Amino acid sequence: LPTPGTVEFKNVSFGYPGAEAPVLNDISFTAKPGQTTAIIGSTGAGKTTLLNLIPRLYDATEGEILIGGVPLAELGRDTISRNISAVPQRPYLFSGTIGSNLRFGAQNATEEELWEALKVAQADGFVAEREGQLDSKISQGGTNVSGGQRQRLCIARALAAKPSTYLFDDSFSALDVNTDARLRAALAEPTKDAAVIIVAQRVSTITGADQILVLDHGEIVARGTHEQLLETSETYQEIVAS
Ligand code: DUT
Ligand code: MG
Repeated sequence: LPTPGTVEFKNVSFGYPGAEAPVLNDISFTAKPGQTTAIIGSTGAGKTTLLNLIPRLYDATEGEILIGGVPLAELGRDTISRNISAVPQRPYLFSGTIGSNLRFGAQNATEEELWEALKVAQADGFVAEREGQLDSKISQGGTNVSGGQRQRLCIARALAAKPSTYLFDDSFSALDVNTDARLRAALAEPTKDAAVIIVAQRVSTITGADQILVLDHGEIVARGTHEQLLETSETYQEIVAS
């Protein structure tokens, strides 16, 4: 049996209800614990749709998705949300405090654990500077923090939950290149036993990934490491050059 955290897609296809053409076509891959699986591809390729199938925002039309060897349908919503932290493309904060936002999915986290998560997410600095710090107020939608700060708080929230699978949808694009690099270096330790799936726009975010899937019009057109894809995939070369 695969280790918990393993995410396996077996010939998965998906179309939005009412739409004629499927958005994902015959997707198969395995994201293993301790490894980073990156998904790259042009806008509209289906990257977000693919990630959203994992916590069952939608169900695959064909094929099967398994976590730790168990089909999603058999896992139950609670188990799924306990094991998966997803940072959506448009991360969302709730009205409350920074602390209450971080504890969403990690009710019992200590303040120390929250600060650890903030530190990894490169968010400890600006939280420390806010009046009230963890008790500082967040307005509905997080409109009183910047987009980049919101993104890092949502990454910290994902970390505080200590899941076995992480899904990052374009979570590093609002960060400058240096913060992006520092954050990903800091992620290595807390995510070392987890399966990490990263959707990225910037190639520099994923050059170190164990496996890169190149998605084009809903299909995986190439896969491999950065070096392998530079040799084998024209689509990847075009992404690198763009
Ligand atoms: N789509 C819908 N309904 C939805 C969401 C998306 O029909 O609720 C379509 C739009 C697009 C395709 O599915 O043709 C894939 O969208 P997705 O958001 O998965 O693409 P992406 O790869 O995440 O694009 P981006 O890089 O812009 O985030
Ligand atoms: Mg997307």
